[in-house]
Amino acid sequence: MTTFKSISGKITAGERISADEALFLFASNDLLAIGELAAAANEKKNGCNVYFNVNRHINPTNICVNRCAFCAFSRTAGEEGAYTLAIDEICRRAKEAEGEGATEVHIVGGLHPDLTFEYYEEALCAIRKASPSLHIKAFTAVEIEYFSRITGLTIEQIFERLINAGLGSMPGGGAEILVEEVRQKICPEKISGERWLEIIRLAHISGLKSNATMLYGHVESIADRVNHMEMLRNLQDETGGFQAFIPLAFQPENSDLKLNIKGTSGLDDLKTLAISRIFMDNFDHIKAYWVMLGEKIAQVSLAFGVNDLDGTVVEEKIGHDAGAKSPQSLTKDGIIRLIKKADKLPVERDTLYNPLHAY
Ligand code: V47
Ligand code: SF4
Repeated sequence: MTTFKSISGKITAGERISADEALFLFASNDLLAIGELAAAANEKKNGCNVYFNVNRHINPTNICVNRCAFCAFSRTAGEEGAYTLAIDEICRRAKEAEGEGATEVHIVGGLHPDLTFEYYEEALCAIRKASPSLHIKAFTAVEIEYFSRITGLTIEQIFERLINAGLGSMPGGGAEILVEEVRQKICPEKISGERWLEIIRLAHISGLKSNATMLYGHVESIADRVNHMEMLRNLQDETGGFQAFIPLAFQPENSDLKLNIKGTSGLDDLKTLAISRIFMDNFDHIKAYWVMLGEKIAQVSLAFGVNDLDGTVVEEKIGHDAGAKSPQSLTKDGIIRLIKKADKLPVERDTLYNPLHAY
């Protein structure tokens, strides 16, 4: 029979918990007991280190042919608020970030009906030329599939071209919930969960590291969350190419899913982060994305198995268009303070988790 004690025994012995055991944890509201297990699992991997980086998000366009029901960021071409950045402007923002101490640019955007693949390739080349010290983390599996569709090139060829242009790694977006019935409800136009996994597998084979996200707190069930995490855990067993797992708390404003969805509770946020730490035993890093969680829950999560607070971000659109109440940006000092006040050691890292400086 599953008990907290039996799960604790597994964590101490370095054994993996099953999907049923994860469901057992989700069914409990003993947040402190779950948190204690997650903190123990995290301590084994990361001690008291909490990572962050200095980065800037750049979203080249919000024009998107998919129009997922949960997405308040996307627009149709010609709609009010639709925009596309010129390559010079993307480069200017990257250069500005570099000048302010950033080590990474995080670039994702909509699936634009007319922009060519060369626009993206040129944007990466231009950033690499103007700001050679920046690591370019860009494009979700959804965008990679789209590039392949509009060019007729294979996924492998797309990766080769992008790596040549300066791509350093991939973020974890577009995963949502990988279970097909859920995707049909929230993003029917998007690539299937199976295809998302296949493209990430190919990314890892091409030598790119990536993250993995989970958009939770909408129409999915707890079993869907566990299923999603199990698919990622299986792929990680195979490739070892994932760096961080990032549960993204759904922000319900301005999206078509708004009607009867209120947004996540603090209890659900902490439980989800903690259980992901326990269940995803082959992921080194669990990231609390403060943009969606708010700074306070993100800080408290450091006692619930989380060891990464993402970065300074600078200009965030995806969560804020959907009503996120967090600031647009955190300063490096602000992040360091959050971590220190939680009695942890702030460690600035680069995108690939090489430590740069402990504070
Ligand atoms: O894929 C869209 C999500 C993702 C909403 O890899 C929403 O380091 C909440 O993936 N409420 C993009 N979430 C952001 C993302 C990300 C962010 C930070 C770090 C990393 C990383 C990746 O945002 C999308 C989608 O799952 N999203 N709309 C919304 N209303
Ligand atoms: Fe487009 Fe991505 Fe928004 Fe879906 S989540 S509508 S693919 S920008």
